[in-house]
Amino acid sequence: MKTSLRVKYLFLLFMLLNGPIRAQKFSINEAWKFYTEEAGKSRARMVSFPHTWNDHDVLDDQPGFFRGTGIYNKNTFIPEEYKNKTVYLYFEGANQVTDVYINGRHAGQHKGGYTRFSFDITPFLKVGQNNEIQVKVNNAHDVSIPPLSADFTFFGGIYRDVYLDVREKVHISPLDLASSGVYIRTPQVSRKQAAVEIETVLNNTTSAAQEILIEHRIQRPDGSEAAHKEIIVRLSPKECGNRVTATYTLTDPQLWSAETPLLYRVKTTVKDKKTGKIWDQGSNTFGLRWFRFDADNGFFLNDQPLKLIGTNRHQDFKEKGNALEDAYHIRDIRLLKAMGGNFLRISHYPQDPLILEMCDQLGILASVEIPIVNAVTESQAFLDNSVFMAEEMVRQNFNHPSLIMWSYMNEVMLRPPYKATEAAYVPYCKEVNRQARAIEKKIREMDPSRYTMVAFHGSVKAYEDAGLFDIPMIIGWNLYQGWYSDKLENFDQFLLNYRKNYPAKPTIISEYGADVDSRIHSFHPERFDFSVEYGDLYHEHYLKSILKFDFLAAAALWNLNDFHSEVRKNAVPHINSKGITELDRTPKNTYHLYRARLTTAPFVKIASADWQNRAGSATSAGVCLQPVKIYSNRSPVSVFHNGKKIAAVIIREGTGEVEIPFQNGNNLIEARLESENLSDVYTVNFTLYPQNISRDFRELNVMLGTRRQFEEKETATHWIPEKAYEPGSWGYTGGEAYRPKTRFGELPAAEINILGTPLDPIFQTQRVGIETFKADVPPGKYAVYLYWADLSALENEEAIPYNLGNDGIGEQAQERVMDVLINGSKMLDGYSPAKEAGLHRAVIKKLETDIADEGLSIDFKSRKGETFLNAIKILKIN
Ligand code: GCB
Ligand code: CA
Repeated sequence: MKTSLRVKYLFLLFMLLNGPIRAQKFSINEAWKFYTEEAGKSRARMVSFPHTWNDHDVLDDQPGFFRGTGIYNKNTFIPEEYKNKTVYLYFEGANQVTDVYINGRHAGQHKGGYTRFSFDITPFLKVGQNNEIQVKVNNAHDVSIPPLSADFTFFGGIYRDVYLDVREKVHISPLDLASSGVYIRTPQVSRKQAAVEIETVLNNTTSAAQEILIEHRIQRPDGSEAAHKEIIVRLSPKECGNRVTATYTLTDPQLWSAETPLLYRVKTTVKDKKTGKIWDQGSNTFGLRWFRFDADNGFFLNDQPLKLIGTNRHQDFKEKGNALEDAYHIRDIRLLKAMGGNFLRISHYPQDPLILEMCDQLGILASVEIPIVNAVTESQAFLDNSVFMAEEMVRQNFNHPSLIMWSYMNEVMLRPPYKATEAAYVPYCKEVNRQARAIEKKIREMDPSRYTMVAFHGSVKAYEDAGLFDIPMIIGWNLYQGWYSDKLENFDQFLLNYRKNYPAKPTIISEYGADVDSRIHSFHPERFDFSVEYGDLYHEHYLKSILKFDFLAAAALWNLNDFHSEVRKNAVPHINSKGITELDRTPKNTYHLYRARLTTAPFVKIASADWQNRAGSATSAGVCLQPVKIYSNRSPVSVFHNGKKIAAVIIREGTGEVEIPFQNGNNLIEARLESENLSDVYTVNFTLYPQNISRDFRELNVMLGTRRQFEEKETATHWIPEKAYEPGSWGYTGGEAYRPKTRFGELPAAEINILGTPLDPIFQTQRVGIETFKADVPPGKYAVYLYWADLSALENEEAIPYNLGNDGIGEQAQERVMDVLINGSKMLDGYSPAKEAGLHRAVIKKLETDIADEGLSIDFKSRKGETFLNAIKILKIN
């Protein structure tokens, strides 16, 4: 056979087996030339989608990040065969204003960083040639596009997949706000039967009238056919957006639920009526279920009560910004499922399409929202863009059985542009109210089958001012008592007070959480110390209360994962650490706590298993007793230390605790569920400080003005908190711990981004007025490292928007100059850390000294202002 004949033969065979390919949708993520408008063409480099240009500059010491225009260029060959096709360019998301040019001609613009969009680019294409695609994306602040400000980073770029979508001239519309073009409603479902309505949006891009057949085949979860129908439709020449609805009644429906998330499938085929030629095909899944929210008794799915417990989620990851491949999105929802979660608040914006697909598959109930956060702009343009986003959100996510709530405003009274005492406050409240009503109305018109929800921060008054209690069907509370404000118990009190005034309103907890830096530990945990142990206390309290209050239909903790927030200045600057997993999704203690409370398959886990370097002072028995927590859904748990059983730990509400007599060096701890033959192990390298410093002293690392401990993981160094000096041992004399003041009391550490170091927590506390630091070390040659950062507030420092009123009360910077003496001889003369490095910048002074029998005594003498010291490392060199 000649080659051409063979090709033809193979082609025919292919057609026979597979039928012709009518719709081709394929990604075009690779090989784009990218540059920012600012840097210019000469700086172009090759990138692939998902891509963001802010993955690094949101983490540096420079405030702010690039917000402007990024330009992407690609040449694509468009084959001759596309001559008779319609070609769409489809984006899953780009932040935030996108302009598309094909061969130099403008093909479309989209506003909004979190919804999908698609453009018909057919008129601009040249078949049989290379075509230039240029996409300009701009992430500059725009007062008419939400979000205006928020506690997350507005990464710029084309950060989701991009596709070419090639169709025959008659097809299911991808232009109905980039939805699938097929809407499935289930207006009535019972255990006996289900009414199903399928609406299809059709485009005829030919200049002829078309008579077509639409065929829907409904398949049961096992793939067998449940129903099948054909409808005839007449499309006029060039008629696009024609909507046709077909109705079905299915008997003995197989219900979708959290435990058995069964999905039906509709296969839709569009055919020419006369010839039977297939124009287009599509497939969509749906579920049969019904649900309701009750103000007293919470949520019901298929008439069964179901307490919804889960998380919020942000869409970014370590070193990737928001540019995540599909596998990352999928993994997050699996993490939530493995923890026993059955609820996801997709906050604060619509996310990758796979998120809701995963919720459908895994049986996780969900809510999704548009990104109106912190405040609104009082303009029609802002409202129009918001309503448009709401429409996109509803159309694009319409068919998901997991989705039960639409949401559209988060804490809009947190940072209103006016104080309540200003004249402009009342009109602002009215405008918020007007905008909420308009969006609410739009959503309810488009989808009367789901609930609406708006999330409030913990001020009843602010939302009464704006009249928002009457508008959404569900109130979501974002509550942080015991984090931003003082006491954990105020969470319960707040809810009881609210219930008294609004007994008829279905209610959920849309957020609660506490920041945890897993390098920080404390045996005296307190709010804002960022310790693992405070995070534990916080979630233990909240979870217990949430399970107790029947009127709470759902609770979504904040947050499944740590996420980027460029303006933050916490223990890990630029990151919000309220995740129960890290930025790279390593679980924190709290993740295990939920797993122990929410799952039934045998589970045991030793808490803080990543705390591999610990330290502490010995008791007279020559060991150091420290508590270790165990999480399990069984009780008791046998605990072994270096092979010896030391306890049978009783587990209550998922947790138990055991005192471990740590020895110097390696400690192996095992927690075992004897009956299940299941165990977890934890190895610790423990530095035991004897009661009196001994001859084999090597190293001491102490943080001042704090009770926190800090694990410097990269160097396996453990920092312990200060203590007062006692003869034979070590410690400070004089001074007091620096405790910054806020409206809600004092904080245990400064909320300052320490410049020039990733070890911020070591520098965020200090002892002010310190006189001496002494250590009765043996003779030898020593290096003494003095750690300083002047924590005085900068003048006119702006209040941080996320801080919920917990802002610091500015203290004036004062000049601080001191002399530092080692064993009486002056080492630093008139030294000022701020003069050398500026405020808030880390300085480490290394001083070498020989010590005979006298031990080490470091004196700090004020020349001006107060003396201070943040941390000290004493190292015996030889
Ligand atoms: C909130 C906001 C959320 C913040 C969170 C926090 O209330 O809704 O966007 O990230 O608090 O951590 O402060
Ligand atoms: Ca994707």
